Amino acid sequence: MKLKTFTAPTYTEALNKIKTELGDDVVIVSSKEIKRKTLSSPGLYEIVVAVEEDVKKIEPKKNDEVLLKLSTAAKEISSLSKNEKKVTNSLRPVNNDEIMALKEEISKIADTLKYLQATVWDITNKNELELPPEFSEIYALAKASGIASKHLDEIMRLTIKYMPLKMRKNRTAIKRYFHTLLKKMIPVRIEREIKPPHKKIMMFVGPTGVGKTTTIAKLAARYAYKLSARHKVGIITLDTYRIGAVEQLMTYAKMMRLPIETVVDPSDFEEALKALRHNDYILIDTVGSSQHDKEKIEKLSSFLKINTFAEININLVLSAITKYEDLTDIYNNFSILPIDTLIFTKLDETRNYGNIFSLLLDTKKPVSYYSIGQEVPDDLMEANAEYLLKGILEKELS
Ligand SMILES: Nc1nc2c(ncn2[C@@H]2O[C@H](COP(=O)(O)OP(=O)(O)OP(=O)(O)O)[C@@H](O)[C@H]2O)c(=O)[nH]1
Ligand SMILES: [Mg+2]
Repeated sequence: MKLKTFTAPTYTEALNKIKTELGDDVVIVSSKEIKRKTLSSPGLYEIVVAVEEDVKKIEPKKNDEVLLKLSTAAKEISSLSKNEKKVTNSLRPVNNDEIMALKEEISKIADTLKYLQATVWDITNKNELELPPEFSEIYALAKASGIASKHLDEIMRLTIKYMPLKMRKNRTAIKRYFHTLLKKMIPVRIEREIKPPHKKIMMFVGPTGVGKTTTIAKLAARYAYKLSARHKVGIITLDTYRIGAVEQLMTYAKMMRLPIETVVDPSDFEEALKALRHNDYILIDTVGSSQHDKEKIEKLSSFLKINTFAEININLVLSAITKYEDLTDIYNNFSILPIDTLIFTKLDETRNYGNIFSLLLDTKKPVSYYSIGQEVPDDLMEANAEYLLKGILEKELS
């Protein structure tokens, strides 16, 4: 250890001298003002520092400095090139399996997004169902189609439980699975042509304005002129209540040259049936009744107490644009009549058939025909499950 003394006119100047010569690694031993500054002469300040004897401040030579900087740069470049290597590695050619896996991943993300989109409006739904993302698209589509939540949740629960894991990985397989499952759940009444001497008496009941009379006109034309054999068709109307109702059906009957009877009370009804007994099909129109008008529905049931030569087959006509809760209400109130089959009309006025599916599931009653427009006789088709499924699983979410 060696002591070194530095002097300068001020304390700061003395300190600067030390820093320039020895750097920062010094220990100040003492500092004092030797001579006070006056107007005519500068002052003198002294600082004594202790310096390690063997430590010499080695100033790097100019060339060393350059080398040092170069090596740092080289290190930096080398670490950068290592990273670059990593990047180029990840850009190696990918094979088909990897592309498929990526596609699947993307499709899962899209499904999840669709589900989230669909559940935004369903935010109030308190159901506890934990839905795997691969089912989210189907769930959202079916939900939007008007399927009752209780049915959809149950279908999802069963699917989660029983669907093979392998199948879940494939979006098309999932769709096919639901298609098959729902199809099995739709009861359809296949049309069977009457062969003489058998006869079929069909009564059409339902709420006001759903299309009972129009459907009867279409069916009369179908049975009389459109099936493989031409059948004898007679028409009875019990709808003498509404102004113009009889004329409406009379006009169709005249155009098709089919016999028609008008009935006011049950005894007339028995007579009318007798008068038309030579026909293969007898189609009976009724007055439309609100489901809450119990009196009108009960009056209809009084017509069924008469003796007939064939069973009266009751067809409940419902509109596809009625929501599930109302369809249920209508069905329950009309079910004081022995409902045999359901007919749905106005399928052209909506693309959401989940409500129909749910009613069929609840009631287990088969559906026989769809009315798909106002045109008589063309806008009528035999019911089939596929047609309904289009309005449940196959739309794109908007
Ligand atoms: N878009 C559409 N309209 C239909 C369909 N079926 C019937 N309609 C129309 O619905 C309206 C009522 O049809 P109607 O056959 O008179 O209905 P209704 O059930 O007999 O009515 P009420 O006797 O008053 O109870 C008419 O304008 C029909 O043209 C259908 O499938 N699609
Ligand atoms: Mg009518």
